[in-house]
Amino acid sequence: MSTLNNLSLFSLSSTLAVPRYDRHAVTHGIVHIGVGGFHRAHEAVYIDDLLNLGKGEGWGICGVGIRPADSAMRDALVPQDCLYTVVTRDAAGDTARVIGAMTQYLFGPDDPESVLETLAALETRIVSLTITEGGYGVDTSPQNVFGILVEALRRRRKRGLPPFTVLSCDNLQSNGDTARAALLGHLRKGDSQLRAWIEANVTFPNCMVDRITPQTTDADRLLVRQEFGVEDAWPVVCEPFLQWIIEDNFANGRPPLELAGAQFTSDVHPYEMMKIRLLNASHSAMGYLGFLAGFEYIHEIIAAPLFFDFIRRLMDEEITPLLAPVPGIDLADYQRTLLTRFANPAIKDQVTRICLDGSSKVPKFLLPSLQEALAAGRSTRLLSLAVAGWMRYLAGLDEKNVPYVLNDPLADRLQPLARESKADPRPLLGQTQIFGDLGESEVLAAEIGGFLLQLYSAGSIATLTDALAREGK
Ligand code: CS2
Repeated sequence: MSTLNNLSLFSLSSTLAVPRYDRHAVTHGIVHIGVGGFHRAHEAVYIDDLLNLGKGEGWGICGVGIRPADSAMRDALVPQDCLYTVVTRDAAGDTARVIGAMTQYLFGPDDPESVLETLAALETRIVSLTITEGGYGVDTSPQNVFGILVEALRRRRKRGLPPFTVLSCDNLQSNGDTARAALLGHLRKGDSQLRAWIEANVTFPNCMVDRITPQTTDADRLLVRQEFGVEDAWPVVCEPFLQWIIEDNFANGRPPLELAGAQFTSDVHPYEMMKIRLLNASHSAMGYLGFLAGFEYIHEIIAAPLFFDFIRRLMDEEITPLLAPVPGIDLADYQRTLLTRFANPAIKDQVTRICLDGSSKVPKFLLPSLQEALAAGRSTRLLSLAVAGWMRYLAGLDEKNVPYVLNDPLADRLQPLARESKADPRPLLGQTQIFGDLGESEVLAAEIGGFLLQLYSAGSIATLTDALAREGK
């Protein structure tokens, strides 16, 4: 059994593809903050493809972790020379490759200065981010990502160096614009010159990213060991599907990602809307109600005809009609592809993964459609049912009264509200940080309240069955 590292790379099983380039010649044009499964299965794979094509030499990745919990990623990656395995799985089988695009990993809490100096180095031309949907809010602690980026940009400006591009890869509509606002929000009063320099020089392309990447489990480690003969402390298992659509607005050069299948466009908005409002929203809709119904994996939920119908109709009847046409994409096809991807049994995407951080995800994935549907006088029933599912989930007690832990930064506030108010959604709707103006809609409160009542008294399956029957079709 080989442990994964630079030395063992040349003696691995032939079923495992390995980097075909000289990793020592690769420099870090990219610093990535927030190295998790998704980044490693997405951006790093594109860069690895480019490097294999001989087109990415200056665009290797230096991974950075800034949260104390990132020590686990450091401990896994550093002894492996930052190599790791990506296994794509579906009913057709498994394919594995070793990704070599990341050649260094820095752990901020141990050495904040070397993180800053790497960000401020001439060779760093892009700083990409996966810091979760909740990572862009107001937080003025010095260890905040944007505080760190501001300090790095301050040093670059002072030293007469060119800026870097900030590339958010989180699932937010206008993720680049959101990153820009968050970064500018970290400037201090006396920073007017730095502000002007940033505004004139730093760019924040919006992009749409997509690859379903479950959390790595011990079973995945075992799979990599048994099927591919390598000991990897933290492999990534994901679906074969991979997509990246990016605004071509880079301040200091960019890798030719189009050679690896990424798509550049001047307006990414319609693609982001489509992906977040169809894929991510469907995930949330089936996640909470599916959890309540006792499911463990997404493919099990979508295999249940009731849920399949719910998700198909949610997309078809309530979400897609609100979307603008998406250049080059047939939305009916897109929806079908999503249903097939959700049904992939091999990746075992965890319902608990989908359910975490709802207070950040629900407002980004579900509520914009709900708001627009209400304003347009269109049906909101299935969207409301999805939101009611989340509110019922927030109680932290399943349908057999068994408690479970809510994995949400606002859990301490939201759980008592959900428990006390039960079928009355108004205390939760009144959380303006989450619901904004939507919380004032009596129509919505009545609709969600009706579903909550049923969810508490009859459970998730009965509520869905009834809602779909009443809707007709
Ligand atoms: C998921 C996403 O976190 C979630 O709730 O919807 O992680 C999803 O799997 C990815 O965005 C797919 O690209």
